[in-house]
Amino acid sequence: MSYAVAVGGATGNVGQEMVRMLEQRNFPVASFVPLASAASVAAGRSVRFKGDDVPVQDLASFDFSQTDFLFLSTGAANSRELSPGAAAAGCIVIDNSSAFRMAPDVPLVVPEVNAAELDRPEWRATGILPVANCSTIQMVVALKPLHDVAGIRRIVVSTYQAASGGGRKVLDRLHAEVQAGVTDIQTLKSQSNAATLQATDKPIAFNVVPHIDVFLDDGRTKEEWKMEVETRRILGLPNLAVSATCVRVPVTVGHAEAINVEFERPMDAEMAREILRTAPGIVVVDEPRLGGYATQLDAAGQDAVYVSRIRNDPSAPNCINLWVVADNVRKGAALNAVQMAEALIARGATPPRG
Ligand code: 11C
Repeated sequence: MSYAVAVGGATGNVGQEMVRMLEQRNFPVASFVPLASAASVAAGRSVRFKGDDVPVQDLASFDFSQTDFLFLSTGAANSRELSPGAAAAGCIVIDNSSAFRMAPDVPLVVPEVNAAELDRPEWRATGILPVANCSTIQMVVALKPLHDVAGIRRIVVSTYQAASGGGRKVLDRLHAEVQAGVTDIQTLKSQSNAATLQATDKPIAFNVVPHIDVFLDDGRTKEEWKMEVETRRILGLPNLAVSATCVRVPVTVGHAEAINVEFERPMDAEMAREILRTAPGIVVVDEPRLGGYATQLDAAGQDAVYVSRIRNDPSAPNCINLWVVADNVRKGAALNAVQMAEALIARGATPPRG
C-alpha cells in the first residue's frame, strides 16, 4: 500500500528536511505534491523528490480530497487556518506547529514514547496529529525509559537551542553575524542596540540569549511553558513538576539540554546508562574523557537522541544529571512527523482512502 503525500511549506527549512526524510526512509509514496506560498508558485520554485524536480503548488488553494497525508510545516497561524479544512477533506494532517498540541482529543505523539495514543479513536474526528516542540521531543525520548523503571518526580532542564529552531530569519542572522567577522567585544555590545535587530533582541554570534518565543505574564517564555505542558501531556503525567530555562546558542543545527531528574524510586547513573543503552531511538555516548560525549555537531544530520554525561546528583537521593542532544530539524520535527505516519500505517490506522 502506498499513499498520496503532500508536504506543506515544502520550500522551508523543515519542509525540505521532511522531503529528504520521506526519501531516506523510503516512505510508501504513491504521489508527491510539494505545497508552498503563492509567491513560491509565482517564482516557479520546485522541490527535488526521488530525482525529479516537482513544481510547487499553492498551499492555500490546494484541494486535499485526494491526499492521504499532509505533512505541514508552516507555523501555528497558518496551520490553524488550513489544517481543519484539509482534515475535513479526508487527509491526515501531521502538523509541525504548536497550533493543536493542547487541543482536547488530539494526542501529542512521540512514537518511541506513546505511540499507543494513536489507537484512541477520538482524534479521528479532528484528523490532525500535532508534532511536539523539538526541545520537548528529545527530552521525553531520553526520559521515558527511565520513568518506566523509577517514576519521574521532578525535571529541571536548561536548553541550548540551535538557531535553526527559530526559523530562517534567526539562522540567516547567525550566519550573517559570523560572516561579518566582528569579534571585538565593544563592537558586539553596540550591536545589541542596533535598530536593525529583528529576529531576536540580541546578537546571536558570540553570545547566548535566554529568550525563545514570547514572554508570558509570569516571566516564563512560551518555549519554557511548552516544554513543561507538552512533557506532562506526552508522558501522561498531568501533575509532573517540570521547570525549564530555554536559551538560544550560536549553533546552526542541534539542540542540547542539561537535565536534572529526580525519581520516586531508586535510580542512579549506572542504572540509567544500562536502561538507555537499549532504549529506542537513543545512543549513549558517555565516557568521562576528552570527547566522550555528544555535541550538537555530532547530532546534526543524525536520527538518534544522544545521551551523555550521565551522573549522579549528590545533592538529592534518586537524582541524576544528563546531557541530551539531537538534531532539532530531524528528530525534533521532520523525522518525528514521518515516524508518526509510519506508526499509523503499522497499526493499521491508515487514512480513509488508504
Ligand atoms: C525553537 N523549539 O528552537 C523552537 C522551535 O513550537 O514548534 C519550534 C517551535 C514549536 O525556537
